[in-house]
Amino acid sequence: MELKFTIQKKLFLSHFLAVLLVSGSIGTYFYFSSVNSLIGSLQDRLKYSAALISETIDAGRLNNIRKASDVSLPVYQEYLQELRDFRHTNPDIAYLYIMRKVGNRVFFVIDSDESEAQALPGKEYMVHVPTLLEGFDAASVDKKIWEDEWGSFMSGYAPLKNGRGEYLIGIDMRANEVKHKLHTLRISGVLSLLCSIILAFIFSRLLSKNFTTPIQLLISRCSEISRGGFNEKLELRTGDELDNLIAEFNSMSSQLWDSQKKNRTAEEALIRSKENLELRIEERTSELIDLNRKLVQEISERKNAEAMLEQAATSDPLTGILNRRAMVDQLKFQEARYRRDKNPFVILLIDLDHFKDVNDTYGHDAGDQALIAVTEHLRKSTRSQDVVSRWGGEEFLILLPGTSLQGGAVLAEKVRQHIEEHIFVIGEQSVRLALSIGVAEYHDGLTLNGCIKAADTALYRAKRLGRNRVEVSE
Ligand code: GH3
Ligand code: MG
Ligand code: MG
Repeated sequence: MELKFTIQKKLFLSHFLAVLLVSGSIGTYFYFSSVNSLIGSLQDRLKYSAALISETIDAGRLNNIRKASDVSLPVYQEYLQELRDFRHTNPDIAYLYIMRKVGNRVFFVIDSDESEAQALPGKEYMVHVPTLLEGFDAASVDKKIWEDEWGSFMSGYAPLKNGRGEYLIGIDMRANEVKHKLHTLRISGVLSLLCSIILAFIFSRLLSKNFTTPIQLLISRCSEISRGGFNEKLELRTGDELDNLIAEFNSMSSQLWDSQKKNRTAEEALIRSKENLELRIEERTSELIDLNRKLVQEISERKNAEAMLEQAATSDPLTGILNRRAMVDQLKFQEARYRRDKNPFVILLIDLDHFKDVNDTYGHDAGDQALIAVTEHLRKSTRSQDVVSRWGGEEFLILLPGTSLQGGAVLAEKVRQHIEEHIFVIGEQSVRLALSIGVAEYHDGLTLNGCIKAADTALYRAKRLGRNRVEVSE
């Protein structure tokens, strides 16, 4: 598993450990040097005292002190007194004693103890103490304080004058005070360690917090920016490089804010221009639709006008039937048809008799009405395939396709009779009309004009022979 630490934790731990290490090692150094100097000064005092007193006692005089009864010997009493005096002058000394080594065994010679527990001469010392054994050859001292039921002690030893290797003097010095000092030292050491832990904790925590607070603020500003809040400055002074970071951050934030404002303005302008464009397109589209409608209307009007022109060009304005020009076209068509499949056709050239008199008697308008009425009669008395036209003035030409000369003559007679028998009512007048007809059939070797001329000749003959009659071209 991966261990994850925040920067604050890392900073805290590193500072805490560093402060603790430094203060701990300084404390440890002072503690141990104090302990060493306390113990060392005690050892020095022991060595010094043992060396001092060893010079005053002559080992050569102790040979006779071997058993408990030898306490009565004057030399025993003399040295016992000397040891006790020395002890009295130095209250730190608890016990003074002289020992003899025989082989590897150690025996009491004189013990300064004034209580009942005093060891008498010849009593063997059963405890194995290495520094004591060294003390028979050279001055030696305990390495550490030892304790028993009477308290804390430290012992020093020195060989007696003239007794090196066989006699020594031992001094047990009270170490209660040193022990007490060591205890105090230990407690103050522990206390100062605790203090330095607490101080290190507080110091590290303040330091890491002081460093990470601006970072936390930067992070929270970053998340505000990501939600779109640009316009707030980070007001914070740390007095170190973070100030530069905050300044750069503020300038970046304000630049972002500016560019966002610009973007918004551009976006709004874009939307506006899009709306304008849409409006203009709409206007243009409706203009185009209008124009299109007008164009369609114009085209249809033009078509009507063209149709009317066509009508006007081919029809007679008074009677509405084909005019002379249109009839010529029809005749040309029939002539072509005849050339192709010999389809016969006949023309009737009609002229109203004495029409001038009608005009003169009833007026020109009445004459027009008469012309219209005659036209109506002509159409009614011909077949659907026959074509009636106004040839000019009071003259009509009727084309009878697929008709022989006889058939044409019969039809012409029928027409003539109808007109003769009909009483035309024009205004309030009843008028009788009559007409003459020349009939001609188209045939090979004849031009169209020739055919028309033939019909005209027949018509002229009909007029000459008394009018109101049909004459057929020879
Ligand atoms: P005829 O029997 O010899 O044909 O005698 P007519 O009077 O019909 O012949 P004429 O050629 O002397 O006269 C033709 C007359 O037809 C003259 C003219 O006033 C009349 N007319 C021709 N066109 C029109 C027209 O469009 N309207 C009217 N009201 N009269 C017309
Ligand atoms: Mg005429
Ligand atoms: Mg006439």
